[in-house]
Amino acid sequence: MDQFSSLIQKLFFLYICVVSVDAKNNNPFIKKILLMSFVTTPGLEDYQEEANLALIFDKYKDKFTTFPKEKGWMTEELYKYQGFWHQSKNVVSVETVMATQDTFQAFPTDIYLATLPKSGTTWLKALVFATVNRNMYKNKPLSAHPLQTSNPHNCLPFVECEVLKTSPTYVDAYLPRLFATHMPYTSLPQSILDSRCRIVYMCRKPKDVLFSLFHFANKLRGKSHIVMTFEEAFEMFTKGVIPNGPYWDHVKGYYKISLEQPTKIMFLTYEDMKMDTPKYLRRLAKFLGYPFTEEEEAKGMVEDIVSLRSFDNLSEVNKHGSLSIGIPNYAFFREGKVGDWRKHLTTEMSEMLDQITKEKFDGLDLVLTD
Ligand code: PAP
Repeated sequence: MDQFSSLIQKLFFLYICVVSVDAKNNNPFIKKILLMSFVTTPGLEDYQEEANLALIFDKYKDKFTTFPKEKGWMTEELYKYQGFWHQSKNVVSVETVMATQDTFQAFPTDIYLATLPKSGTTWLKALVFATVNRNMYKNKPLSAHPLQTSNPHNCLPFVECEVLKTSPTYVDAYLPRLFATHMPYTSLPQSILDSRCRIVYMCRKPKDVLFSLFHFANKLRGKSHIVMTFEEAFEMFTKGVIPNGPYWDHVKGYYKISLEQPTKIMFLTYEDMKMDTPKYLRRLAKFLGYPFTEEEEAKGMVEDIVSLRSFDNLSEVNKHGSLSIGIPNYAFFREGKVGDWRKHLTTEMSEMLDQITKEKFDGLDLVLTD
């Protein structure tokens, strides 16, 4: 598109957005977001989604102002809603969770990938997208595969973002809709709980989640130069104040249901997946209804998916560029290791976290201590 048409398109959407905002009491915050999008975001869909996001912020803005509030990690504040901390004024936020609960319609063929932030979401998205869609790309050159050029977050969206779409994602009888979510089990929309859809939960040991989140938050905060100290992060984590936390409640919620309903929820750990990726990918594919055939096994399909979606390959593809919400792609790929926390946690901190984890998971066959 030439520069002139692009400018006309932007002006048109700015006009539509401002008109819709005026209809919503002329909220100055929304206006600011829309103006930001005018400057930074390309693509027709992005404009529509940003305008819809602004309307959602406006619609829910009075609903959570009285909820318990704490200082945030990546956003200014976290609000406690239904027992869990949520960001606000963000695409994955208390506002979009509420909107999802109010409007989202699940289908029995859907697949949901549930995680706490920094527990392996990006990796799980890549593995599941590559596995479920493998037939679609098998006779095409590798360069045609979306994961060779795009961040897994662009290939497999959060269900919390579905409410930003003007039309819901198409339901295909042969291909499942793939969504991720950071929502705790008890906050999932009723239609997901009621439907026969499948959910995969990936959990990661708390010390690595803490350390990964600390780095991620500071990468994003670095732009405004207000970085947090590790001591501060540790204190917030142990109090349970992390996006979508407390950590232990989030994990426990999905774990318990995976025991009660093993055909609905598969519970995986980042550590197991790291230790033997082919073994757990095979289990995952079977659970999702996409088992690898003998012929595919003979051709080395499992090993191909594992190696193409390895940390090294994904981080190479995502060295440059950023998501439409402005987060650089490389921020989702740091070390990709188990036990990286050892560099930063003191013995006292490590013991304290182990103690809390043991207490919280008492009576469960779930060992997430070191
Ligand atoms: P998100 O919830 O914000 O999307 P998420 O993908 O869950 O983040 O977590 C990022 C972590 O997964 C990073 O861990 P680290 O900070 O300890 O390094 C990132 O490096 C790791 N990660 C990303 N891709 C892979 C991969 N292919 N294999 C293993 N780990 C990965």
